[in-house]
Amino acid sequence: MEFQDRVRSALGRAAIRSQQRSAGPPRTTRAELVDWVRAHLPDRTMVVVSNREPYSHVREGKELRWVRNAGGVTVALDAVAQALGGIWVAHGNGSGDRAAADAHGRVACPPERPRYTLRRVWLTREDHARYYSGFSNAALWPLCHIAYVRPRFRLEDWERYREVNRRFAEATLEEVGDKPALVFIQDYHLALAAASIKERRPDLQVLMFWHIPWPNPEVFRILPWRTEILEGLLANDLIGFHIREHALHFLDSVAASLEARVDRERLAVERGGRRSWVRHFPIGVNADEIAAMSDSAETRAAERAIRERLELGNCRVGLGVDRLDYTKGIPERLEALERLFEKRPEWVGRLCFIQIGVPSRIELREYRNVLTRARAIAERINSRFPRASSSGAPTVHLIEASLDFRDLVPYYRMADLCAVTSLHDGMNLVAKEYLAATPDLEGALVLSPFTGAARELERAWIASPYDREGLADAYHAALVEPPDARNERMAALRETVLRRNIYDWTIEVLDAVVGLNLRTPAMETSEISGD
Ligand code: GDG
Repeated sequence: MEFQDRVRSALGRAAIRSQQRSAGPPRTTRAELVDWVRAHLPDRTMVVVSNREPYSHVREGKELRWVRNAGGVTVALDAVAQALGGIWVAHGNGSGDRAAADAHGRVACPPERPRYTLRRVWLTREDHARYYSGFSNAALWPLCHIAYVRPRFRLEDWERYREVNRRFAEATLEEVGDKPALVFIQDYHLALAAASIKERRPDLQVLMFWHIPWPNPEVFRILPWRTEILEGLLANDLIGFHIREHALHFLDSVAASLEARVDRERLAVERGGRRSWVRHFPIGVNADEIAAMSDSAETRAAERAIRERLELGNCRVGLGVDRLDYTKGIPERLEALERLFEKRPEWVGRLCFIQIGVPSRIELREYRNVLTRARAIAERINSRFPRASSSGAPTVHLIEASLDFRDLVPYYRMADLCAVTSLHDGMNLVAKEYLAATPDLEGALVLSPFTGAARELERAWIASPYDREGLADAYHAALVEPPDARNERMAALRETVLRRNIYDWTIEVLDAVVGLNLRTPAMETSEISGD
């Protein structure tokens, strides 16, 4: 086979695979993902690099207890790391992390059945304040989300971000040694890690997934260190986003800020004899596991207990589940609920709303403000629109807590309506988890058009969080839709979520990298056919 044909077929594989997936129900299971990585990546050490660790240790008196991070991405990559016996490099922030690790910060994971090495990177309080709260969450996060919170650019934060990124890269290089490896970096906290890794080991395959939106170039160009961030990202062989629009914004930002050959057609950048591919891979959730959890007797019992505890009676139930983050549109969602009660008083006493708000980044003022606003609006609704006939139980329940995922599922299951009203969101997993957790199809999803999820979940009730009237009307329309139409709509949405789960996503991303194996820097862009 001609060289170009081999390249073409390698790059086309991911596309064919994704076409096959969207054509029918077969979807990947965790076991199939494990088989796939064993078959396709047998000769490489797999290294995951992320800010958050897959397992952390906490001190309880004199005892050390370990806790698993149950997020979908972590669960899938943990399965890959276990199958290949790889390495995971992450910030060790548990109260018992140092005690559980060896002198190099290594700890065998999963703790109950070791299969791979977690290498913990230690950060000081100052590192965390500048690298994490400062540059990652007060500069990059608002810059990329365009939620009208002004990004804060401080030289000290930037310098520390650079340094911490270097430390993550050092730890990765130490663990890899001189072996061949595939390094998979997660998210905006680590935009510069690939550059330091490639500087010393240009032969390693390095890819990064950017979980949040990428803004348009006009917005991105306000970042004083934009060229450094872009150069850092272009050290990756592959950069993944959730949706095509973010991938194109990234390419436009490169074109606007760097001397580089940008191919918008094939989604690639060539610079200094190197090529980086840019692709979009919409993330999924572990849908089958969530569905099974939702269908269990425990979940039904928990649902009954919640109904009783919150005195929901015969009320229809609206639900929001989010980190308390200004990008999630929580005050906007509640204000639209208030408007619904004003416009359609027939809902007063017949509709309750539960908002689960996970405290998040409270060291930043904007995050404390979201909480204050959400509390104030909830209180106002409760005093303006009390549930007349009941024992004084509130209309809006604001639950400020991080629940165990198992304890979250009964809320998903019982909700007649789930409101996902982000001002901007890379994907939004809550929308997909809600659909997976609604096997009886009794529910409705109201979804912001500014989420990545809205691209796939077109049949949701799409309503803008900036349009209070429209959002209030969407709540009403969703709640009064006749049962047959509602169930048919939910069935279609749910199928979309079940069909492309987190294991499919993992294979799609890794498969694209396997294909890139055939790439050489000397090749002309025009000879390549991407997907
Ligand atoms: C970033 C991007 C992208 C919520 N409350 C609890 C809890 N959660 C879990 C949900 C869900 C996750 O948190 C939230 O995921 P989202 O996707 O909605 O939002 P971000 O945290 O901002 O995630 C986003 C995502 O990365 C993945 O790429 O979709 O756009 O911003 O999984 O279930 N989990 C538990 N208790 C809670 O109380 N255990």
